[in-house]
Amino acid sequence: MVKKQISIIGVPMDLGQSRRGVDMGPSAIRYAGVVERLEKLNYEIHDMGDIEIGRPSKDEEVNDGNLKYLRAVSEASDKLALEVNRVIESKSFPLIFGGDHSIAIGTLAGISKHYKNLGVIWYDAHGDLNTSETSPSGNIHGMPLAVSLGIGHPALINIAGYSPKVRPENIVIIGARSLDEGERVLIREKGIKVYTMHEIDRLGMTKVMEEAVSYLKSKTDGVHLSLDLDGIDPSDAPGVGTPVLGGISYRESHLAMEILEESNIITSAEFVEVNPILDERNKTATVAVALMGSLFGEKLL
Ligand code: HAR
Ligand code: MN
Ligand code: MN
Ligand code: MN
Repeated sequence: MVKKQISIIGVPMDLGQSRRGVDMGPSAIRYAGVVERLEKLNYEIHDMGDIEIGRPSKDEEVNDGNLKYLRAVSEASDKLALEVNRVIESKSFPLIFGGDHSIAIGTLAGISKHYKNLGVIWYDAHGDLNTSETSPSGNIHGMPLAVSLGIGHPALINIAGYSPKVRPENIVIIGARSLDEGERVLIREKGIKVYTMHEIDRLGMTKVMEEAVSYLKSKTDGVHLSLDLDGIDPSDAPGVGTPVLGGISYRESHLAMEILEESNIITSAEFVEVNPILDERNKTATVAVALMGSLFGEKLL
């Protein structure tokens, strides 16, 4: 039997937000032993190394209204989209390490054209549905899901030459507990499915994930998992730039990954916002790698 292939792409991007250090996320995840962990599960791992990110000076920060480092983020997204596209063409599973969540713009641009109806699971404390008009910060990592819906600056929505990358009815947000007013409006307007912490508390993770899987399974031909480590509670994942109390536990997240593995719907994944400078002994990267273990089929017995 041919071994299943996974191709790792690191994206040392920190320009989509304001806390330095998240550019070291890909190294931290590698040091936490991801390659060995996935090789044990009998995958053939190709580490493609890191995408090169420009280093603009601080005076380049504001490029266009309320969009910090627009030019650098857009250039990096282009490069990432090309690389992700190559990985899919080679029939390998794209596994992307961030970097801040702005990298999802490039990831989805590289993935989406390979599917008629791409689904997206957005595991995050935040909605990442801001535009330059609604963003309280101007940080592009608060915008990638809106951009992928075709809402936002042309230099971001047109990466890889097409838009939108995903339809609102194919998105499920899980773990939300910090949404800005403009994001709430967009969620209602577009009818995006959101499991906030309230539903996770109320229904339990098993029911939430089973519902999410059945919601996506029939109508999509591929599902991308975009996992922001700040979706997980800061007590389990402290090394993130924008921690929010009251998050998903490590155990619930582990369970969520197992349910996704059993469902067999995930066709690409990214793990973002690991910031080793803010972390405790690489705990957050270690959590990320453990979750990848579950996502790719690790079993206790
Ligand atoms: N919603 C806020 C903003 O737009 C905070 C976003 C923080 N985002 C992330 N990604 N860490 O989920 O600025
Ligand atoms: Mn995010
Ligand atoms: Mn987040
Ligand atoms: Mn388990």
